[in-house]
Amino acid sequence: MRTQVAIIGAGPAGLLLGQLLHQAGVANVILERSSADYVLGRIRAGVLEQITVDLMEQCGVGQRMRQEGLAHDGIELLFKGERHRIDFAGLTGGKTVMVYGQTEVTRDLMAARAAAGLTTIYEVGDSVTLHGFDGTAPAVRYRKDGQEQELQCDFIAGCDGYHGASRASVPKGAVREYEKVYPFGWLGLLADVPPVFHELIYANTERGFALCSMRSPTRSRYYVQVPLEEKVENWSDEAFWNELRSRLDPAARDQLVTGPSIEKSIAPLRSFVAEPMRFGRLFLAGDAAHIVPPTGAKGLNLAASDVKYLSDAFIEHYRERSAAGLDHYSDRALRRVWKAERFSWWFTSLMHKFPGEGEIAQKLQEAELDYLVSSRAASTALAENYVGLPL
Ligand code: FAS
Ligand code: PHB
Repeated sequence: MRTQVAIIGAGPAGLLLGQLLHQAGVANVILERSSADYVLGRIRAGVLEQITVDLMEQCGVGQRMRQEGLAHDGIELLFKGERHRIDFAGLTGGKTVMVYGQTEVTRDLMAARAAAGLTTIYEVGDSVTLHGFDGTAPAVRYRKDGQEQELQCDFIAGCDGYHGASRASVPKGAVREYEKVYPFGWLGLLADVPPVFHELIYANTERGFALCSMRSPTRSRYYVQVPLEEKVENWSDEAFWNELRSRLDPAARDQLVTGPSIEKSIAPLRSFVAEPMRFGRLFLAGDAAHIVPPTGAKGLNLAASDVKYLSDAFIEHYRERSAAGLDHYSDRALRRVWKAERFSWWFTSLMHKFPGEGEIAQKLQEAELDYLVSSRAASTALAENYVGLPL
């Protein structure tokens, strides 16, 4: 089999790239380790920057997002038992974010791809191997239904996440990796209960961080910071609700509606960047190249901006026979990636309890939060980064 761009991974990055390339007449095939249902079953991001919303519209998959997505023009910061609103729209000249789950983004993109009759080969497991991307005739080999297959292509897009085969296929000396692992995780719970508030609440408390988010007016997503070694089986629904309640202010505590969990999981937090994001005819995008702690809601949105840059570059190559976009892709993407890494690290450092740092750490965080909510300049800096910096 042959195509122009072989895409590895059917997460948001791979699906978005496939759709943008298809619309521009660039042939592509996606190879995915798992089943579509498994990909859809992973509960992840919840907040889209306008850039991601615009790309979904550009792909022609914005209809359900427009109908079911929730436009948010601010968040609440909770510390010392009080809530303070950060007015995104007022501080950024009207910019907002869209609350629309990654599961729904993925579902919409999968449906559009199937409707267009594009080739997505699911359940290839860990059989994918990459070949010849340091030359002019790259290929991807994989096993499907017990048969060894080869996909010849012009380019390979590695959209296969942090644990994927793409970055792992690059010779060790060619990749510089930067990593910071945080000494805690996020225990997340999804439940069909109404959200505690109509906007997201980020809480800094002496017991640790908590986040109140949502997927719709009837489905809520909550997180509490837990120790790194914590196990999800140690947490009954009741234990989760009690811990969350202990980290809320009185008004939110009164409003909290609890119910049985649909999903419960613990995610580790890390900052990670691999440089460069291009190796000959292999290009990395999304979590395959970088990971952010989810505090700043940047992971999915960075995958989208990588894909915007990469799809423009591929289209320019085929339409204008120009390599300019491809040659600048890595530097261009990394400039935006590092700014999002910095913001996500800063917000994580401000909102979480770091073990072993003593009581003074809490006082210093509270002082910074006190300053932040009383300074237009500091609040604007938070708002600008949260709604998404320009491409
Ligand atoms: P993804 O990991 O989503 O997709 C990669 C795809 O490649 C997967 O479908 C995988 O099965 C496939 N794949 C892997 N190896 C392969 C191989 N060898 N061959 C073929 N296919 C292969 N971001 C936020 O903004 N907010 C959050 O709250 C948040 N929570 C998260 C929780 C968890 C547990 C994780 C892991 C991430 C979370 N993220 C969050 C970040 C997340 O949303 C990512 O940024 C987003 O999924 C990035 O999309 P992709 O780059 O497409 O990677
Ligand atoms: C979510 O709704 O899952 C979510 C929202 C904001 C974040 C992280 C996760 O910063």
